[in-house]
Amino acid sequence: MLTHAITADPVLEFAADVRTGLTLSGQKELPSKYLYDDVGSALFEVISVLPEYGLTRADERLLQLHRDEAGGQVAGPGAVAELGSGSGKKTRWILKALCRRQHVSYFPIEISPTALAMCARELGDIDCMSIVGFEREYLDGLREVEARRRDGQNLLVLFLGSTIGNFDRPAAAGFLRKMRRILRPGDSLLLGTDLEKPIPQLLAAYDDSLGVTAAFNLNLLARINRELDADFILERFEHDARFNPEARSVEMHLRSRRNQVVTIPRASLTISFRAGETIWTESSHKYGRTEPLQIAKDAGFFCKAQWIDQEWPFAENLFVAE
Ligand code: AVI
Repeated sequence: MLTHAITADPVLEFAADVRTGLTLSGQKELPSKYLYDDVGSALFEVISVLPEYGLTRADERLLQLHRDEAGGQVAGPGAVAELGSGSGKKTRWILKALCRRQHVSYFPIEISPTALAMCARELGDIDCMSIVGFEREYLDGLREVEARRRDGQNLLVLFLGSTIGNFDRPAAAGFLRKMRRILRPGDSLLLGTDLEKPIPQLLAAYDDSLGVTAAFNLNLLARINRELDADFILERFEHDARFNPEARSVEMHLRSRRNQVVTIPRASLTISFRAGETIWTESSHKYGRTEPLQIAKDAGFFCKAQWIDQEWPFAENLFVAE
């Protein structure tokens, strides 16, 4: 796989974001994208097969069932761009269905080089498909794809696994609007959205009995230790998953078990934590069934189809750019 990487210094950017997030006057925060270094990406793969976390399996079932209808959007030599490809495992169904009919250019867009490499290994054996990966933020990557695609080549954008749920609602709407401006009329978007479900089920999904999600969350502090020479003592923090009823989201936090001071030399930072104080690390928003349709409509897409999983409420939405 050919990969186009970013050139800005990622450690400097990480240090700046850690500094900003931990010196906020109210709730301390760290951007959720930093959960996905090599260790975090591997832990997320484990989360996706946990019994309590039905989201990925629901996504995969729907993709397997409806691969032909989704792939049917791309007529002639086609291009598929995937935002946050992860390991690429669940994309296999659609790509194989498409490649039975035509040559496909597949463009995975990922901020994690490890995930890009996993994706190339997982999908590299599919005949009639070229893979060019972009180590970029989603919309930057999509702009690159748009610049490279041939005239007359249909584009299908995959944004699966309810990654859109990790944006708050206004940001999700803004993201779809920006995406629409990059696309051409007739291009399509397959968007996975996790739906609302009982709170105990949601909390178990984000605080599993094996402690994998806790490790995924705590790895963010371990990453700051590794990359920014910080001295977080991991046992002094604990994973906390909670439901926010106003935002209709599950929030992950890291709670300080005691009063403590941590130094982060490469972010030029010494920071105090009170016992019970938290760092907010991620939100996973859950949607009503028709909500994604409205957001997409406002952004300039029409809905071609919506499929819902029977076991784990999750919607796969097929939209077309107007
Ligand atoms: C990637 N994203 C959709 C996952 C989610 O469910 O929000 C990340 C995750 N965080 C904890 N468990 C899974």
